[in-house]
Amino acid sequence: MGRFHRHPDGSEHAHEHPSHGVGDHSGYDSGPLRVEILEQILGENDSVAQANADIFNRSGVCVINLMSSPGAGKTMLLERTLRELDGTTRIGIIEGDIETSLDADRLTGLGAQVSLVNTGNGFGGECHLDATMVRSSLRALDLGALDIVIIENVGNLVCPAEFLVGEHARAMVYAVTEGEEKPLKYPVMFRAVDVVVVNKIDLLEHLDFDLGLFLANLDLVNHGVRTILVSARTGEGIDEWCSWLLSRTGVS
Ligand SMILES: Nc1nc2c(ncn2[C@@H]2O[C@H](COP(=O)(O)OP(=O)(O)OP(=O)(O)O)[C@@H](O)[C@H]2O)c(=O)[nH]1
Ligand SMILES: [Mg+2]
Repeated sequence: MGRFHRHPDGSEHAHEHPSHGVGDHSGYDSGPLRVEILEQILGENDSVAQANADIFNRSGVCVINLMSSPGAGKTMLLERTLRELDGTTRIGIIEGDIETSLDADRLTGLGAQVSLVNTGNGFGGECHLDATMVRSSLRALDLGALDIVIIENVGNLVCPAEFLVGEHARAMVYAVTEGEEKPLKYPVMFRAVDVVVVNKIDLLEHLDFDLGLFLANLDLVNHGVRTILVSARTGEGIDEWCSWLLSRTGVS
């Protein structure tokens, strides 16, 4: 859909899409109708996201929306996170996948409440979680018994960033195997997040990935955004990531 102008606080860049808030669809014969439908979809989503936020705030739980390309290391980061914070922080996981309980199974038994949402099961196989899906996942969580809920969104570098779900903050995992230029080519998510967790740094010595160039490209699309270098495999940097999480909850 390409709401490139959209910020988490709802503010917009009118200059990027002067004709309409959901992008320029004038090249389509069905342009006005498409825009109307997109506005309805996004408007409905935003209302449900606000209702979700009200529920989270009433429960006193902090919610983080964790996004990335497929395979960047979200689940492995969460496995590490649950082990690191076990016994100190009450964590809930909303696990979003198109199909299977594979990731939810990996995160079960590590001390967290886990709620699985398969978008292929009644949600049309969507490539992202939206606010209604997150709402449905809350039935399996006891929010009053949690400090923080982390949503592992569906692996996808574009769409998840376009749907608010009621979260307090947005984080993305970026693997050093993905290349330096991706912030420039896929700016929507890089621009929408509060922190970028640069993962798989254990592989740096085997790659020709230019970390300085990646960080410079990231700064061009999201100036000053917080970055945390980690290896979910070795555990390097996990303490800094967990400190960032706790700083959002007020638990620390
Ligand atoms: N070397 C290395 N491999 C990693 C690291 N983190 C994750 N991996 C590997 O990367 C692959 C994908 O990791 P996942 O945690 O499943 O990634 P994901 O983002 O949850 O993937 P989806 O849920 O499918 O989008 C697995 O083979 C992991 O073992 C890391 O820090 N270093
Ligand atoms: Mg995963």
